[in-house]
Amino acid sequence: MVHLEFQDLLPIIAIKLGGDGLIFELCKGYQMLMDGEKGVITIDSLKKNSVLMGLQDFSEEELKNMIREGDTDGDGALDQIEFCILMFRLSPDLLHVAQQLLHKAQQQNTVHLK
Ligand SMILES: [Ca+2]
Repeated sequence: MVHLEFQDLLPIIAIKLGGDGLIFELCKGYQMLMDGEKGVITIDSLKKNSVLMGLQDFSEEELKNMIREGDTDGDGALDQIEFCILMFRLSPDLLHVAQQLLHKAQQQNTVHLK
């Protein structure tokens, strides 16, 4: 199990930003970590950009484990969906907050599906 400081921040970010803002932040996090040419997160792009996410203390092995854990289609990289799912899996609190936000948004009828 990988422990990240980032995941501890996500529930707080989620409460502050609401559902749409949370997804936006997740996408921003993804874009910060991804390989600009390949459009996916690889072990190299993760290593290069990890300092931006406060992950600089993680060893290469831990970063590899993070990718392995999130890589559901086995291509050795994280695409955007894999990354978001991994973030939710790493942070049960986040999932809880997201469900609450979604519920609230549905009640207010403010969910915009694209
Ligand atoms: Ca993958």
